[in-house]
Amino acid sequence: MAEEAAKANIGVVGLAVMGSNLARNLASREGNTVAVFNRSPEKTDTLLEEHPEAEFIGTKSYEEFAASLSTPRTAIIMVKAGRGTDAVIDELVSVFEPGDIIVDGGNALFTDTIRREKAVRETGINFVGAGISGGEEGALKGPSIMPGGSAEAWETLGPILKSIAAVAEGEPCVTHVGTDGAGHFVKMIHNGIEYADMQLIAEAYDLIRRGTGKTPAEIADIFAEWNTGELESYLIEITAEVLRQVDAETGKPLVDVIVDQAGAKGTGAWTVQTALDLGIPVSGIAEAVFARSLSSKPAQRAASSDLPGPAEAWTVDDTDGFIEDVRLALYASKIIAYSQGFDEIVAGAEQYGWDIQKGEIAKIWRGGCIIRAQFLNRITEAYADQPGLVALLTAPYFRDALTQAEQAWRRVVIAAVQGGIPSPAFSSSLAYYDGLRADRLPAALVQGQRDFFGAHTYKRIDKEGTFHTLWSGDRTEIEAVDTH
Ligand code: NBP
Repeated sequence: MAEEAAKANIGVVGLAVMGSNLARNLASREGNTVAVFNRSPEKTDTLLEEHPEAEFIGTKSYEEFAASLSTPRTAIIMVKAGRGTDAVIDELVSVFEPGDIIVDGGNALFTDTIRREKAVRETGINFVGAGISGGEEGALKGPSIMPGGSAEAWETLGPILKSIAAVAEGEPCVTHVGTDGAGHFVKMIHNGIEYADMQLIAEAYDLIRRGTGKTPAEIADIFAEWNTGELESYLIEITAEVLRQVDAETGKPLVDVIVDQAGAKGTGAWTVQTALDLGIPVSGIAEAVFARSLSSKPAQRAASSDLPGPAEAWTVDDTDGFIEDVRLALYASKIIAYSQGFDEIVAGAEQYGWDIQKGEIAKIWRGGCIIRAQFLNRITEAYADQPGLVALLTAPYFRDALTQAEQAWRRVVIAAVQGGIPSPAFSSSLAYYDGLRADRLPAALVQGQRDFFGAHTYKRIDKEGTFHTLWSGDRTEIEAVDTH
């Protein structure tokens, strides 16, 4: 009798940069045999040729792919998000059986994941949307993974994902985030925070460079120094490296040769669009998304370049003092970005019925992902101390940090405004902070305006009920339309 061929315990569909690296990561772990499939067979051949050391089973059709997997079959899809994902899911559903698990590891919009999970569940097959962060290096060496889907699927999938995830302080950077689209939702927020973090760092660089005249290489040293303190993070670390890079062709700092128009793949915009729907003010993230959009409008920028600004070139008197102020302003604004991002997680969890453990999310972002940072431990601690914490920035540790930074933060924003240096993320974060701590907001006037033109009614500070003013005539008469 012919011996049955060994089967794979996990499969990957989609072998572009992310999928092939994830497949190699899986194959490098003890006990894994990985079935691989790509729509264009050349990519499968290339992967097998280039990595003969890996335990791969190359397959050329979805039928062959399904037949090469042991049951329950588990396959991770790593294809271009959108129609490609739907096409692959349809193919896998047609060759898989109830109890099998389909994981979408692409950057899907969480509402698509909710829709797909519902549709696939009806076939008896499990569908898991898993956010994967860390780019190509993370996929290969250990990403941060944010899976949603059912608890049943997590039982099988959990050990596999734990084996390939990044490890931070001895713990794998993966947790079952919640059901259906919860994983992709949290990955979306991760990316939104990433946008804010990057924009804040860029503003800090711009202010230091234009305010002190330091060179990119000198500013690289400043970032490297900051990376030894409370700002320690992957993004600060790579910023130092980017600023230090010299263009081989011109001998100039590379940052001066790169066109100053930032691209985007859409997850930052999704974070803001979703926040608008949920009514959550994620102003720091929104300004970061808009700053990229503004940078990428060359016609408007060229047409506006002769508009007036400050008459004299702006420089600071106390270089070291200003740099320290910028560091503090960066830290304070970063706290605001995270606080806003976690507010959106709370609101999303409530809206979609997910039981998301916020401290666990901060934990799995400590390694593998782009926003990995020392200070995520402080977030975990804050939620451990106060599970019902109403706003992250009010936790004692962050309250202290903001108290320490507050004056410096204002000095930096004032300097930026006086110097004509755009700092939308710094200044909007400060405005958010001042908005939250304000005793009274001009929202009272807005309510009056709304009642004037649209009879939208208002509430009073001194009694219960809903009121409308008869604004015509002598405007003194108040009609109570008390709903109580
Ligand atoms: P791409 O996003 O560039 O997608 C290319 C892959 O999708 C190829 O394998 C391609 O097959 C396959 N594909 C397409 Br396009 N349409 C298909 C269809 N209708 N049926 C089957 N396969 C189809 O790859 P990537 O950059 O490796 O990213 C993969 C996923 O991971 C994406 O969702 C991405 O957003 C996400 N992600 C990427 C990063 C990153 O740093 N790049 C980070 C985190 C997450 P083909 O070879 O036959 O054309």
